[in-house]
Amino acid sequence: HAPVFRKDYEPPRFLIPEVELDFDLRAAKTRVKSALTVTRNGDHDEPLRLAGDELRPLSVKVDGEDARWTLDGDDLVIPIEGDRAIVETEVEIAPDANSQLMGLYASGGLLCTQCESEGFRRITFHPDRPDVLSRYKVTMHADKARYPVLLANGNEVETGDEDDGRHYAVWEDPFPKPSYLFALVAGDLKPNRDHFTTMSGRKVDLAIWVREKDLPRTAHAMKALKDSMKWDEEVYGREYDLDLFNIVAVDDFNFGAMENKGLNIFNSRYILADQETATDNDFDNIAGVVAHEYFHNWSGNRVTCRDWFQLSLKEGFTVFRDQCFSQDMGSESVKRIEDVRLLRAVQFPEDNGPLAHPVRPESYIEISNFYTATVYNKGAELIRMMRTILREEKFRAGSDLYFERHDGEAATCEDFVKAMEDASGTDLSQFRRWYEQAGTPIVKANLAQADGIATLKLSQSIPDTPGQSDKQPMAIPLKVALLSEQSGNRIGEERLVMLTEAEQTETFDGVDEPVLLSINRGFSAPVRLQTDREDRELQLLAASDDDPFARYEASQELMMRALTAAVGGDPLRTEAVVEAVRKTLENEALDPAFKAEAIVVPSESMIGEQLEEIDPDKVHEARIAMRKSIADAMPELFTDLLDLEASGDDLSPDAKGRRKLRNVALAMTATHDPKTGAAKAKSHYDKADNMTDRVAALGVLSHLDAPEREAAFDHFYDRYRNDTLVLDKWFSLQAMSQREGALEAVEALSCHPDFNLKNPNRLRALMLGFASNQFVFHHASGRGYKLLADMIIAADKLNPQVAARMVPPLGRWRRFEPKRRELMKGALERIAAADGLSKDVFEQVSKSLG
Ligand code: B3K
Ligand code: ZN
Repeated sequence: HAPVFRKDYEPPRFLIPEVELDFDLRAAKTRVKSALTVTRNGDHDEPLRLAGDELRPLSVKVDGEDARWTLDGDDLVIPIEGDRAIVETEVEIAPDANSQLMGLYASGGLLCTQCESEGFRRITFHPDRPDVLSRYKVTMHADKARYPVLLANGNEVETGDEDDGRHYAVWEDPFPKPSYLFALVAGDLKPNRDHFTTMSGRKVDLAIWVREKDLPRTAHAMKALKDSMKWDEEVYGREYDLDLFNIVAVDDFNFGAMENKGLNIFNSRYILADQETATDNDFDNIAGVVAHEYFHNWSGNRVTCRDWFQLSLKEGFTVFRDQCFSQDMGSESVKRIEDVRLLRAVQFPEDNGPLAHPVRPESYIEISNFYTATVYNKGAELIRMMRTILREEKFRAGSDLYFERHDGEAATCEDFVKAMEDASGTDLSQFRRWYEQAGTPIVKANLAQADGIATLKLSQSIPDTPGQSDKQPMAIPLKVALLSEQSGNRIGEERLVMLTEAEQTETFDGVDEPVLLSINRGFSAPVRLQTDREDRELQLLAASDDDPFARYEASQELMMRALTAAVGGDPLRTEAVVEAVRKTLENEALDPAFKAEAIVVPSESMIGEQLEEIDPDKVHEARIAMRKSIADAMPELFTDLLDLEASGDDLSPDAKGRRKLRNVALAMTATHDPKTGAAKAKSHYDKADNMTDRVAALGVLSHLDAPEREAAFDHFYDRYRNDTLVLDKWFSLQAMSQREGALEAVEALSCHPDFNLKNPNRLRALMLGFASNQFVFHHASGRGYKLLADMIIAADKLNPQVAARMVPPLGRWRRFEPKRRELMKGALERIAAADGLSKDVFEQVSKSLG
């Protein structure tokens, strides 16, 4: 399993301006004929080399004549005379037997494709690299009864009937695209149709294709699609370019969705929703993913990536775009809080562990392992920082220039930064280090006051990461403000401080009263901030900072400090925390969603991240104690919140916020008094007119040893056992339970008749839910590790990509107390020793151990 290096990039030896494909589609055996127009690129006499994966050529022709060919490993090597040729190949593939869900595969009676990153080579021989762009013409033949709908990229140009109850369709995509954006779908699907008129007045037909019974659940996704189309016109000036935009939902999918040109294919969990079956969170995620895939039409498809090391070029930028879209559609500050929480929960640990890599990686063994929170979410933070540094107007000029310069090209991260630089006249040379250096910078900030001057001392350091040490200072944009200690009001304007040196000072004049430091406002830079602010100061900031994020942050830091101190053996300090929570809840100016975020006690894994050495039992104990002291200090306040009104069909940000706060209150009520809590949660469940409340009630019950728990879970199972997406929730809620016996329950669920290793959603619902449940997964017996390792080994035989994504929780082994460390390491070693390990799992496991 040899690594590929970024520095070894070379332009393709042949270009392929045209691709013609002909599919004789059958679930068991599909015949694929391809005709590639190939042109020699540059002055060389090398043969044509086409990638394949589990393919055998049935015939190979060059300009109509049988060709001499050889197989070099998986590559098909064909000598080409002259500079241009038509190369025809024929292969047979078996969609039904494709458990990797890469290439052409079957899902619930449909045939569909997934090609990014390197799935196209599982369909036909092709260079299969993103810098080879072609125009595609695709013909599909299939049984008409079984596969009445035939879709591919671009526009349908011809259809007709054939013998034996078969029919065909021809699709053409006028836009040159890399092979990873190829897609086709065949199946018995029904459309939810709508249309959108673009800013230049073109009418675009929109369709979301699902099984007939799911049609009523597609309205939300359709609305999100239209909102995204409009938003991209307004905010980025980007108009959709085809006359048709199709989305298909499938049940078996390796990740969220895929931005194939004109034919997005989605994991059904990111399309289907109604109030009965989807939570507010699901609704938000659907809108976010629909927008994300739509935005890729420009940031990804019109301008694509030169090579896979540039993945963040499209993913970081597109995540940033979808985050901003969601901020504009809902609550800006709450969305920012959620995004930062995700970054800290997933990306910070990655940056701080054995799989740390730069936003633009230098090497990989298997590219599928690099669809990470670093490439996506930290990548998005990089774009956000550029916007902060350049300010909105120049950032927009930079993005216009980027799209104009590189439209139709395969570009690099450097091209993006260069466009930003050229359009704004800002030097971003030092900023580029964010793409090169892995690891989360640590920023120390201390404020001193004397003689009317406040002096802010800043310093930065970047921890060593695998293969990288002695790092250079980064260019870190920090939004800073000073607040009057007395009134809590801001003094002067917010300032953007560029921290570019290892150590730096910044002064504020005319400060003649005691002030508080508000820093990294809006989370302007993805750093770990350390300040010497006292609890008292944090408490004041939590009550009055005018930046909502900074305010949230102050209350979280207050909790985090007390928690880590308690884990270290100090008595748990709760007074300041309890007062901050009370003030937040009593503040009428704050909206419910914000309150709910600000008062939530950091998760056990977040607390663990702050510790030198994690003892999950101690973390659990401290967190429970903190929740209890908050719950016990103001039980009436929480009980009152249970009466917040929010009708289930109201999906406004406000109603969602009220549900969120009400459900946090429900959990606190149960913490205060488990017995009444169980009864209240059960009645909340019974009365619920929407899935958000049902899931929240089950979440509360899941931790309780009460008869109500079993009753509600059984009821839920009986009611939704035939609804895959909802049943996933049943699995993951139990996987996240912290009650006594939760581990045994998860073990049993792994043998449940509805558990299905082949369905990525089901596998993730159980195992990733479980692995994030620090207290239970890290049970001192090591049984949690054993279960996960067994599952990784078993899943790897079917679907390496999905198996590899379960490795990182074990990869954190060095962070744990010695006993668990050994057990976790042992589990990794056992995986490493398994027969026939895929390169996906091999890379994650060997790096985790290394
Ligand atoms: N681009 C796809 C992800 C493909 C993952 C391949 N292993 C979805 C997205 O980010 O929009
Ligand atoms: Zn994406």
